[in-house]
Amino acid sequence: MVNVVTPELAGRGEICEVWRAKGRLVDGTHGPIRYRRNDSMIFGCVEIGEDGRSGAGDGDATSGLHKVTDAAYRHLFALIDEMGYPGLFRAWNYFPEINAEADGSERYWQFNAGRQDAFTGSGRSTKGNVPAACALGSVAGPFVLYFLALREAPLAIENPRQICAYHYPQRYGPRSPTFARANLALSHEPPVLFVSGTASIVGHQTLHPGDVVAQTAESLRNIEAVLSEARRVAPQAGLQLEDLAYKIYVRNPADFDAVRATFRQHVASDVPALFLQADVCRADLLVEIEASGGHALEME
Ligand code: 3EB
Repeated sequence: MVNVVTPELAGRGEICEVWRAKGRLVDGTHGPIRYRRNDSMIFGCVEIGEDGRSGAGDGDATSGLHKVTDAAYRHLFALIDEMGYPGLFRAWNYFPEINAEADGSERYWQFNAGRQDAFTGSGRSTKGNVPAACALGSVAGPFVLYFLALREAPLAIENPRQICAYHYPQRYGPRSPTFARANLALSHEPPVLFVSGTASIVGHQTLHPGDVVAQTAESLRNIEAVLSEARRVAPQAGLQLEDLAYKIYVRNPADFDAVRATFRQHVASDVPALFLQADVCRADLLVEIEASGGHALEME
């Protein structure tokens, strides 16, 4: 169990996301990580507080968030390598004040630096076969990371409408983000797909600043483009917009109705979708949408 402070919009209170797996389950801990695994996959979560938040005064150029992110990912890699699930499939990242400046740079940039250091320091590539991911600003709480990893390497999918995130130019931060637009597990039947957090970015630029309706539509065009790439690799899998389940992160609660209406113009009303409040990693992004498919899903 891990607590993520991204309130449900028009929600009835607390909601709980449960991932179920078949077969014999084994659980345990590894440093700060709690995990449970079966024969084919491992799920883990970790929350680490950033003590002394600003980090100022200790004469150290590395921010608290950078260190916490680096530590969380190094523990993650040590665990999955030791247990034999080296294929990091999907990572969910949440931490407060993602757009705030601290210690001379944006906190999302500090997160990216820590993540990249951990990948490199754990002998992993920061390009190509990298996990699907999201990074959102929670309303409060510690740095939270949860993840799924597999015995075999999943297949990273990119979006031809967007530059790979790991090739973003420096104006979006000195250290580029380490994630793929989607990740596909072809060893599962049907294949399982995770589409990373997807926003109104074409090339590397934010489109439609200030226009939440256009940003929502653009994000869905990006997801369509990712799905059509995934279908080239897995043509037999049902990977249409309608086959996935969605999480939609809305920066401003006042935009909820507009985002939901736009989303439902493109995606049928019986397709599962959860609307949550969270800050998106660029200050001009008002909405971000992630999705997954190929696994069982119940909403209650
Ligand atoms: C983007 O496309 C929007 O840093 O892990 C989306 C998904 C975004 C994942 C991450 C960031 C991340 O750049 C932001």
